[in-house]
Amino acid sequence: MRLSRFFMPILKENPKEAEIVSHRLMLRTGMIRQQSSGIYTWLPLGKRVLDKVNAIVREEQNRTGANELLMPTLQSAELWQESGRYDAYGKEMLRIKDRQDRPMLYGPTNEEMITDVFRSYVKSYRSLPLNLYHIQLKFRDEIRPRFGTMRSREFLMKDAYSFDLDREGAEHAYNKMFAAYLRTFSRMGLRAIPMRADTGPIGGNLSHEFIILAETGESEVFCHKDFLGFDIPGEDTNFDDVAGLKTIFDKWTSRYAATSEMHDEAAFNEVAEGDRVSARGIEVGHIFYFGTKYSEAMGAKVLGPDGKEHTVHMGSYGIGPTRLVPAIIEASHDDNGIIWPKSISPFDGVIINMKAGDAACDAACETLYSKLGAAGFDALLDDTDDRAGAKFASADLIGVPVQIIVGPRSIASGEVELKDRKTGERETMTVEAALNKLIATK
Ligand code: 5CA
Repeated sequence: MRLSRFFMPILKENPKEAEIVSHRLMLRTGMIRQQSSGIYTWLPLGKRVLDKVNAIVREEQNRTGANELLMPTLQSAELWQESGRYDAYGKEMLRIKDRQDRPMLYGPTNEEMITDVFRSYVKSYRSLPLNLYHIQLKFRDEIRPRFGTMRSREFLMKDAYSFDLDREGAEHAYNKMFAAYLRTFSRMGLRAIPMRADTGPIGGNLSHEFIILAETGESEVFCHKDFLGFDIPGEDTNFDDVAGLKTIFDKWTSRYAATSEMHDEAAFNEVAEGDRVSARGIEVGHIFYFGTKYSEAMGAKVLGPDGKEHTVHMGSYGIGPTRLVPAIIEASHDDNGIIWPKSISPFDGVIINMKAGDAACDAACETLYSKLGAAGFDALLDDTDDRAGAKFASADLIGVPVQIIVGPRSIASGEVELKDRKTGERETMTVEAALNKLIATK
């Protein structure tokens, strides 16, 4: 992508309304624009990052054997009357009427709708286990939307729903998502700690929130220091291995970890003083096992191997991609701007033409840009005629992992400079060597 053609409205000043660093940086770099309270447009730079986050979420869901579908944002109130949540959900639910005066709502979550899909098609235990998920916008009329897309009213959620014949099967389904979540967040450069959590309006009694430690987090959390060093399940994890996944679950729940709602001061005090971590955290995922709460109310049953009807056991599993983007920025930035982990960076690198219009600089930039592109390296080419200083500042601000600096002096001897955004290290090398290195380390 050429910067001269890329819609990236960088703001010169720090926006006053932003209280935390991720919100400030997302507005400054032109990733998002607020349309009304808690409702955002994702501009092209932000959309690129969001797509990368979604791709990792999707890959890890698919690895577990989950099936992606897409349910609508608008739902009929009838389904929610069946489960009894239409009245119970309260003011967070945006209620709408269509032209026939039929009550509708903008979905805050999809347990009812997925149970309806399930009961319409699945009649036998042979179709189980089943996990269906989608990545779709939700609306919750939060009293206090804040921190940009961290807590918004309209937000994206990956919500998965599992269906099993019995509790045992459902626990394995839960453990699959548990392990997949550890992998998902780790691939984005985050260490998320699973903590026993309150189930709120979703219901049930087994639930974990996945929490990133961050000073600007909204919740107070307490855990054992060991969580910072536990191994993440590998790419070779076998999601059908019931005992193997239970071992991962047992390990990651073997130490104290709780959000403030579930905190037990006495139990926490039993942890050796030097091992106690009390911090603030951001909830990036939340998983629930709620048994037959919805399947019972909505008649989701299958014929079992015993020839009898069984009400299926369910769980639901959420991740917030539009919250993950600011959470990653909270965890990875410096005074000059964002520092994207490679896996979700909007571009693989930025080529900075220090003197656009100079024949040698222009030619070297074009060569780099086309050869990188051909090798699958997604570069942003800063071909604008801004001052070099301004280009460096923007490159640091948008935080892509590597800057390829092409200046008249070095290109005269056939060389360019590579700057690592995270470490600040610079290396001068020939164009050829730079190409080889960038392509090899992408
Ligand atoms: N149905 C269940 C799981 S599928 C559910 O709704 N869970 S939840 O309420 O915990 O939300 C799941 C995830 O969505 C949260 O962990 C969080 O990452 C994200 N999320 C929830 N509310 C917001 C919000 N207001 N703004 C941004 N992300 C949110």
